[in-house]
Amino acid sequence: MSKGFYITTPIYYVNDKPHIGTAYTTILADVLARFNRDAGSDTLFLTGLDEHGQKVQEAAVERNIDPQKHCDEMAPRFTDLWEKLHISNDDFIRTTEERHKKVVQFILQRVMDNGDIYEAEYEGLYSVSEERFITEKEAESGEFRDIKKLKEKNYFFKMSKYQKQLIDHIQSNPKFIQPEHRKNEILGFLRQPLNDLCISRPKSRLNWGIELPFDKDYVTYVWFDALINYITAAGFNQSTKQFNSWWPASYHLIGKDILTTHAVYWPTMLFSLGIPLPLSIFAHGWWLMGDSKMSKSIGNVINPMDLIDDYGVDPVRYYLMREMVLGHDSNFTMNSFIQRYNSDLANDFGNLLSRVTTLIKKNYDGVIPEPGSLSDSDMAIEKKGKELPGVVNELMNGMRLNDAIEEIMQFIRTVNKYMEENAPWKMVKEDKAAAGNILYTAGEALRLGAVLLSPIMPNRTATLLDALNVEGHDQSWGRLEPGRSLEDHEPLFPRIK
Ligand code: ME8
Repeated sequence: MSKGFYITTPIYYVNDKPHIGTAYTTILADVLARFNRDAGSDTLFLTGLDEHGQKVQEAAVERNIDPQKHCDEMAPRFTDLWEKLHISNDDFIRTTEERHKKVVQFILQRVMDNGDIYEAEYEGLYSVSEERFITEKEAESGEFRDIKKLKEKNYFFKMSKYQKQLIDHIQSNPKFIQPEHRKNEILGFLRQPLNDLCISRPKSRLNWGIELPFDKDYVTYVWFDALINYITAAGFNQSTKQFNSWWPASYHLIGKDILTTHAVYWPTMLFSLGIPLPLSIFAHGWWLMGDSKMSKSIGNVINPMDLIDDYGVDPVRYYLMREMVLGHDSNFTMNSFIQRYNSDLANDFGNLLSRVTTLIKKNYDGVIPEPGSLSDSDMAIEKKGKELPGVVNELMNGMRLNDAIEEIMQFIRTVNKYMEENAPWKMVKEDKAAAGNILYTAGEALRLGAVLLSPIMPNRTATLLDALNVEGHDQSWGRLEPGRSLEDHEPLFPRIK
C-alpha cells in the first residue's frame, strides 16, 4: 500500500478559546490537505485538543468546575470555528479520549521495559507557566514566569541517550526540520549536553493527567502525553495496516514556540520506541499585532469569528495565506487586510469574473463561445495558462504558499490587462468570433485560477466554477466547455468601503 499524505496541527490547549494564531496553523494545514487531495494523494489531516496538564487544570479551577467538564465545554468552541472556517480535517483527537490514554499508557510501559525510564529525586527550578524544570541559565534569561524551587521524586526519560542519534538524523535529513534557520537553531541547542526529561508529575501537585501504568501516585507530563497524539490518530497499537499507511507523518505543522518539544523530545521518544521519525517538522512564525505576539495571555487577539462575520471565510483564509512568508513573522492589521481584499480579490479576481460573464450574457445569450483561430495575444495567455500549474504546484510543494498565490494573481492581472488591450466589448461589434476567442480565453483563465486557488478559498472558487458551469478541479488548459450556459451568481468579492 502506498503511503498517503499525513499532516497534523498542534493540538491546542483548551485553557482558552481559539484566536487568529491557532486558526492560522489550522487553515495552513487545511490548504495543504486540500492541495494534496486535489493532486490525488490519500490524505489524513489531523487536528485536535490538548486537554491535560496544569494550564487546563488551572482554567477549570478558575471556573470552579471539573476539568473534564471544562474540556467538554471548550471543545465545541474549536470544532465550531473549524466548521465555520471550512476546515476539512479527517480526524479530531482529544487527549482525554480512551483511544489516546490507552496508547500513552502502552508507550510508557514499553519505554519503561526498554530501560529508558528511571526514578530519581530531583531538586531544581520549576517554571509553573512552562510546566517544566528549567536550568539556571534559562531562569536568568527572564523569559520564564512563576519560577519556584521544587524538590520531588519523579520519573525521567533517558533523552540524553539519543542526543547523537538525533544530531545524525537532523544532519542527514535536511528536510526534517524546516525552515533551514529553525534546523540550525536546534543543532545549536544540541551542542550543549541534552538533559533527561522529567515525564511525571506527582498527583499531590497535579492530578489532571494520564496515570502512569507503573505508579498510581503520578500522572504523565503533559508534553509526553500530547506528542503521542500524532501516532494515536494514525492507528498506532490499534491497526498495523492503518498505521503503516499513514506513518511517518508528512508534516507536523507547528508555531516556532513549540519547536524544541517537537524537534527534540518527540524524536527521542520515537527512537526509544523504534518508530520512524516524521518526515518533516515545519515551524512557522508569529502573527504579530504591532510589535507583540498575538496571544491569549497578552489579550491582543483578533477574534476570527468577528472577521468571518464581517468579511466572509474565504477572504480571511486568503489574507492569512497570502500575507505570511512561511517561517517568518507577519503583522496583522485591519488596513492591510482591507487593502489586500480590495486589490487582489475585488479588483483583480472578482472584476474579471463580472466582466467576462456580463459580456457573454449580453452578446452570446449567456452561452460560452467556441474558441476558433486564436490571435497572438490569445495564444500568449494560453501559453501562460499551460505553464502556470507546474509553477504553482512546485511552490506549494516547497511550502512557498504566498509565492504560489502571487503567481496566480499575477496571471489574473495579466488577463485583466489583455482584456483592456483587446477590448472585446468593442470588438464584438465588428468581429464576434475574435471577441468570442478573447472571452473564452479569459473565462478559461478564470477557471484555472479558481482551480488553483480552491485549496485556499474553497467556497468562493466553488461559486465561480458553478457560475462557469464546470465541474472538477482539472488543472489542464481548455476544460471550460463551449456551448454551456453560464449560471447566475452572487457578486464574488464586493468591494469593502
Ligand atoms: O502549545 N501566531 O498549544 P497552544 C501564529 N498544546 N501561530 C500561533 C500564534 C500566533 N500569534 N499563537 C498561537 C500548545 N499559534 C500545545 C501543543 S502539540 C503536541 C501540543 C499557534 O494552544 C501555533 O501553531 O498554546 C502554536 O504553535 C500553537 O498555536 C500553540 O497552541
